[in-house]
Amino acid sequence: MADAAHNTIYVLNGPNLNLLGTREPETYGHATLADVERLCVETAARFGLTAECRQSNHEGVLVDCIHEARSRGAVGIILNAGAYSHTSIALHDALMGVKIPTVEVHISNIHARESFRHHSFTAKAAFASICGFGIDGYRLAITGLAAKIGAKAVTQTDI
Ligand code: CA2
Repeated sequence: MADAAHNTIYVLNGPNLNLLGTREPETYGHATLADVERLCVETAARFGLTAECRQSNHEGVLVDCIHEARSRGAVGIILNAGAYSHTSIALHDALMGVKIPTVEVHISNIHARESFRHHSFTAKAAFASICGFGIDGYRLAITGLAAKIGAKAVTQTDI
């Protein structure tokens, strides 16, 4: 397997999440995508993991990222597919195809919002889902993923 990265997790954010922190703070808070990605890199590092963070507004690019995660030997995926969560069979199928442990994250509580946000295709391909914790959901998701894949917290003496 070329370019294997067996301590790498992919953190994938979908459409419009590049706008975080610019509008709708009552729903999504004030943090930016850069803040989210920093949080993910720092949380992953606590478990000896490297977070490869990507954001795209394009469904096919996100499918390609999921395939890339497999070809690079990634050990987990954290996915906030944004509105594609509610529409995308292609993303569902990509996740099912790569068989990489995946946690779905939503910043907002999708179940307390419009009914069209209540169903997620991508969640059916994830082993766990987290929503409603704001961007802290990413930290919780990585912590849960680490437990699932047996990545132990790195102690100061390991660094
Ligand atoms: O709560 C989430 O994380 C969502 O995945 C966010 C998506 C939404 O379509 C999902 O139903 C739930 C939308 C992300 C849009 O983010 C914006 C942030 C600031 C300003 C405008 C959009």
